[in-house]
Amino acid sequence: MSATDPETLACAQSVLGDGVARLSSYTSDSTSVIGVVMAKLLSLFCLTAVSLSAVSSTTIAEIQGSTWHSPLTGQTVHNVTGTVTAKTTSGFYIVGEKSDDVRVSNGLYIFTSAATVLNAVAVGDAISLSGKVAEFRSNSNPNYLFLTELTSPTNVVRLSSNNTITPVVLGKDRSPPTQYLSSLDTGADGFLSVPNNSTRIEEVNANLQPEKYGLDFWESLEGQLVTIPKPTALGFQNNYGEFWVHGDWAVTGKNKRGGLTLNFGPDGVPDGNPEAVMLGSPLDGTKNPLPALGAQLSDVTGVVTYSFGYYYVLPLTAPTVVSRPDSTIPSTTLVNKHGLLDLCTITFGDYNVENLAPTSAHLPTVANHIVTLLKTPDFLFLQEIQDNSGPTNDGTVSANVTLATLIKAIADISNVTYSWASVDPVDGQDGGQPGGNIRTAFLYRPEVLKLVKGTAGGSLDPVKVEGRLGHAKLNLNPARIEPTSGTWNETRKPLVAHWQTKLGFELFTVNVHLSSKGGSSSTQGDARPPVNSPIENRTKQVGSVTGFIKAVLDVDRNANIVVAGDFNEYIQTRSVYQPLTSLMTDIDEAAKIPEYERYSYVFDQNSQQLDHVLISPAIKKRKVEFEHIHVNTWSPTLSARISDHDPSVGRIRVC
Ligand SMILES: *[C@@H]1O[C@H](CO)[C@@H](O)[C@H](O)[C@H]1NC(C)=O
Ligand SMILES: *[C@@H]1O[C@H](CO)[C@@H](O)[C@H](O)[C@H]1NC(C)=O
Ligand SMILES: *[C@@H]1O[C@H](CO)[C@@H](O)[C@H](O)[C@H]1NC(C)=O
Ligand SMILES: *[C@@H]1O[C@H](CO)[C@@H](O)[C@H](O)[C@H]1NC(C)=O
Ligand SMILES: *[C@@H]1O[C@H](CO)[C@@H](O)[C@H](O)[C@H]1NC(C)=O
Ligand SMILES: *[C@@H]1O[C@H](CO)[C@@H](O)[C@H](O)[C@H]1NC(C)=O
Ligand SMILES: *[C@@H]1O[C@H](CO)[C@@H](O)[C@H](O)[C@H]1NC(C)=O
Ligand SMILES: CC(=O)N[C@H]1CO[C@H](CO)[C@@H](O)[C@@H]1O
Repeated sequence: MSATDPETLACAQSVLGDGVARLSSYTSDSTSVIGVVMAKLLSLFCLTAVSLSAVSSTTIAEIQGSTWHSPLTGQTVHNVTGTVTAKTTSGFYIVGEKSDDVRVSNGLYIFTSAATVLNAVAVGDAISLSGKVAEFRSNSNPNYLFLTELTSPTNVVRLSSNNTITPVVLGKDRSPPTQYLSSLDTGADGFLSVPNNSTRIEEVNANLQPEKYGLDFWESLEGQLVTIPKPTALGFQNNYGEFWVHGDWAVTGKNKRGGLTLNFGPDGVPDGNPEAVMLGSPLDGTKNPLPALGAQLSDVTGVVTYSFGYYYVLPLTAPTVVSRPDSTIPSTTLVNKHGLLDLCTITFGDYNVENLAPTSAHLPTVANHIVTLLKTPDFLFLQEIQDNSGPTNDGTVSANVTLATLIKAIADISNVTYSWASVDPVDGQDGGQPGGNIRTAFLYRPEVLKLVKGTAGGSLDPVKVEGRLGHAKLNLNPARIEPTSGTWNETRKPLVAHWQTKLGFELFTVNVHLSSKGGSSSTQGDARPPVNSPIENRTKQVGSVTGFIKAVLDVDRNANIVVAGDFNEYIQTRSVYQPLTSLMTDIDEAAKIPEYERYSYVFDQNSQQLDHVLISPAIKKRKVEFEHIHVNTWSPTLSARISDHDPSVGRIRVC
């Protein structure tokens, strides 16, 4: 720009009015020193004025930008134009001209509770407005991502009304990536890698890569109106009636029920199912239907937003359920007929029975599951058996009444009378519901198996492996692994038992319930990789269990050993399991369960496996069978579910 170009002249004219002609001729005099200085000053002034007028018309795309934060954060912008797509009680969404850059959203949330503004706009209005660009976090939780929005709107002018709005049709116009959540989840285990929380999205503020990373994809649609065609529910609703879905687009990890299983991607990196999104509360005040894993819904149109740690699509109105999967739960096919040919065969079940006390309303249903679905296996690994007084915090630690009540409920409907083996914890030391003293326990059919003779360990007595080469024995039976070690602080100590069959074959079992994932951060949060709490503890706990198994195998490398229970960790978090999986084999692997059908729990969008069974080399050599019984993840409603975990049944040979 020079002092004589038409724009600067126009500017000068507007600034200086009538004097401009004189100045103009003055500044044209390039031989005059004053003329040059004046020309420079004027040029500078008008340059600033022209760029200010450029800022005074800002597009939504310019506000959103191609990174996580708006490049205009904190600035007041003018003449932002867009069409109102949806209204809330605290603002409204507008959509502007589409950007050619796929990273850049052209949707925006306008935050205001001013009735004068809210009442002045209607869906379909094309408007122009001013406001301040802000990055908002739904509360002070530092793990939440920021939402770009325009606050304190002013100069709201309606340009036209009743405009048609065309949503972005997901699966057609744009489709989410299917494996990675964030470019910052580096490490062999992807989003499950350690160290966790080594970087933060909001600190790095990288350019979005929506073709590759799920969080980037949803961020690139922030504030936009989208349609989810044919949504499939990926689990039950939360306390707010929100739930996860995927739409009619390419997905990976799809299980037969309709869920998305957390599994490994084709490159061996864990797949966090970034192609799913939460459906929030409908904007028109209608209520979402109650979903279930695999339920099909009518199309949803809504706006993309972020709050409380998650990306959401907020439906304009509630969808309806179009169909629900069959509610029949098949029983296990893995029974032990106890015929002459079955003398080496043992069946077992594994079930986290969720805070089971003698008076629990769900106790008869647990008994019914054990009889009708698990078909009264020869023994059971149970977790979350509470003491006789349940959650009443009265110093009770014994669970003999709890176990006797369950055993009687089973016998009443099956004629199978189990015996039990367990070791009481020290009051209040093993975590879980306060006062409940949850522990793991074995039920066993005494006509099939008996405990190898020995003294039962007390709460604080560590199990030790003894015996001569080729014949491992325990100092105490049953007993707990390292019950006084800090490794097992605030959690259930693993319960070990040594068994003998009628023919004299032996089997060691370890029943585990590792520290829960409480305190972990959202997989769609700021911390990358997400905080997996307390992974240090679970890693040490697996090490402790492995130490016991190694001690048995060191004495007898052909020992029959089964470790089972609630590990509170996915097998895809390889850093945790590495020592154990170097000695033992995941039974899902040995029994060749299809990878996507390996799940016992649903959390967020993922059908996932927290409950595992691992077998020693001697058992793996023989025929191994295994089945997941999805009685709880397939429950037709959340309230009908009796535990948050599914049970499983295995059939192995001990000779
Ligand atoms: C918008 O459409 C509605 C319904 O068709 C009509 O009642 C209203 O008058 C229209 N408004 C304008 C400003 O055209
Ligand atoms: C996980 O993140 C938390 C919170 O930042 C941190 O305290 C912990 O040490 C991290 N653990 C690992 C194994 O990276
Ligand atoms: C992640 O680490 C940062 C920096 O140490 C910390 O401020 C933040 O609270 C951590 N996030 C979580 C979820 O623990
Ligand atoms: C539970 O144990 C207590 C104390 O040993 C005993 O008195 C009681 O009879 C037992 N109850 C059952 C149901 O086994
Ligand atoms: C239990 O055994 C009795 C006597 O043999 C028999 O009549 C009854 O049908 C059996 N009940 C079940 C549930 O198997
Ligand atoms: C066990 O946990 C408690 C409560 O968090 C803590 O005070 C104690 O120091 C921990 N003990 C060990 C050995 O880590
Ligand atoms: C994790 O382990 C540490 C050290 O052993 C212990 O102090 C802490 O209480 C454990 N945390 C949880 C949540 O179990
Ligand atoms: C073209 C246009 O809408 N211009 C407006 C831009 O914003 C300023 C400040 O609100 C208004 O004064 C202009 O009229």
